[in-house]
Amino acid sequence: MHNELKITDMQTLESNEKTIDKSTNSISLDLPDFTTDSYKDAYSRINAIVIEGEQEAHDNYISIATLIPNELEELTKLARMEMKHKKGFTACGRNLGVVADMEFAKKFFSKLHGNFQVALEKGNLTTCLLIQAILIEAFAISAYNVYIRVADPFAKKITEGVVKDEYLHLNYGQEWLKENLSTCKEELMEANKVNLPLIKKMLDEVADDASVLAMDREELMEEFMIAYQDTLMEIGLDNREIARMAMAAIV
Ligand code: PL3
Ligand code: FE2
Ligand code: FE2
Repeated sequence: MHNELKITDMQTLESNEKTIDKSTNSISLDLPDFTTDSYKDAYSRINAIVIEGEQEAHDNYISIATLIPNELEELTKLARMEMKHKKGFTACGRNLGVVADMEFAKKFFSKLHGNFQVALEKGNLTTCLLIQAILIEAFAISAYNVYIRVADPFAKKITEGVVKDEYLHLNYGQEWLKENLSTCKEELMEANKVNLPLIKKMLDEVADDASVLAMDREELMEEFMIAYQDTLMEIGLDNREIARMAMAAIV
């Protein structure tokens, strides 16, 4: 089923797949049917991943604050935003009549979660920031940017608000790592080698469900790489170092 939208005159629409029906003078945006069982089934896992991801992001910023006490206020602000995001996405699921599969989502994050906890215990702030403020945020940004293009109107509005915040979070990690690059570079590279492949695996794991939501795997990867590489560049790494880091995703 296509959600039809009337167009007038030369109006153009931003959409990845649009087809024009000459007889009715309407455009089909190729949005998925949000009411089918298959959509709801896939959404029950994706929605859970996002809800769990927002909760863990909250917890991670609170944890990071224990390693940089003078940043407590700023990090508490970021953590609060994550709780708002969680509420927003919970409402998205409720709006579609979907029950989120939280058990699935906990498992989905468990490896990355474990690595974060170990880094936290050891006081490895660079690793904690890379995992949460760079990798997870870039993953969220890629997912939300792609989702916005194919979401139901209610979720679209919420996700647009959320993704703006996620750029702030990415920026937070970026600025800290930039200021401390001379002392944290080695740990950054090592942590990336361990954790970027996990992000790649998570993306592969979610790809089938995402495609039911009309989210394309290649597009997700592309969006991730843009956010990830931009950030590494801003941190002050050169082309070769960035290429080396990105390569960890394909080995
Ligand atoms: C950081 O603030 C939050 C981290 C959340 C990580 C989300 C990853 C999402 C992957 C699934 C793609 C589908 C997105 C659809 C949104 C309902
Ligand atoms: Fe968030
Ligand atoms: Fe975030």
